[in-house]
Amino acid sequence: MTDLNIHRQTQVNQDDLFLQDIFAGWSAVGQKTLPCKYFYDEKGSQLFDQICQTPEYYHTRTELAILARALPEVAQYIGPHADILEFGSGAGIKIRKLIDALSSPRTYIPIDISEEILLASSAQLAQQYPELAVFPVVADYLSPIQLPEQFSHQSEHKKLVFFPGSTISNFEPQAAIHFIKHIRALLGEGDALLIGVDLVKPAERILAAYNDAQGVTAAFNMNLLQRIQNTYQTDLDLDTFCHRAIYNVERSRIEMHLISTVQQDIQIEGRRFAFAEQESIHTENSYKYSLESFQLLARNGGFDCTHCYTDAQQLFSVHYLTA
Ligand code: AVJ
Repeated sequence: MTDLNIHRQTQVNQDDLFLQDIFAGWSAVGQKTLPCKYFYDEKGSQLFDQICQTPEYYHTRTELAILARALPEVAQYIGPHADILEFGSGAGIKIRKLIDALSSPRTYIPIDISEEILLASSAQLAQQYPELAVFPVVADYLSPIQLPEQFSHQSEHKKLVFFPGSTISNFEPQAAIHFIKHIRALLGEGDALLIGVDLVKPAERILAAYNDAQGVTAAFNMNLLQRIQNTYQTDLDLDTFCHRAIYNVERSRIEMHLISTVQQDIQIEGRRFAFAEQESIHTENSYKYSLESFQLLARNGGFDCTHCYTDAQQLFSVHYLTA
């Protein structure tokens, strides 16, 4: 097997961080919360891949169709020997399409929080593309990251940041600008960001995608509680919670919640948390943009909106933004 040069930047134990975030999110006055990044343990990542295949979840298959059209053009814009950086690399289907479309890309730096999946997919990719230098970085990309030197400003090679899947939807709009600025700061003039963004559309269509008939999204949401049960000393009973996804029209966002169906106290590692009947834990926001509102955000983040690709129904969009 190929030897990989791995960069690890999560020095702190994930279980300790999760516990801290549970305590903080459940002791707050008012709305209880859990950060959505904890969805993606091994089981959660599997469930997410399953969500992508449900008939209601239009995002993935639409983005792949858009990419099939966009990538030959992207290859022309960015040119040969590009260095690629990807945030939240996941299963690796989209990156293969990108690598296949580009003319001899030089480096691939995937950044992901789940170490096992990242390393397995990086090793596979390195084997499949012997010419490509693969430098996986295990990190929470929400905190500052030290990048391998291949992605430094001095490089003569063009840099392309790949951020597909509309993961940007999880950021609050202000934080999204902040993150785009952070990406911009990694790039030099002429480098680019290729980013997938889910679009606003009638509520029924969006709601169906987060309330799929097979209940995969419900299982994905409930897996957060399963993860708590698997990891800590607790009397948490999963049967006392259910999944709810609502569309907040005013803020153009899907909200996922876990609802306590009964009034109860839950103990976790010696701490007690009170839940009223029907009280919710807010587990995720997924913001929907119009083409215009996203382009405004991109410009505020310091990019030129060079190209924008969408499908005939305008369900999803892919933006090629130039630094
Ligand atoms: C990975 C944030 C794009 O919001 O559609 C899917 C996550 N949550 N179903 C999304 C998700 C529930 C997904 N993103």
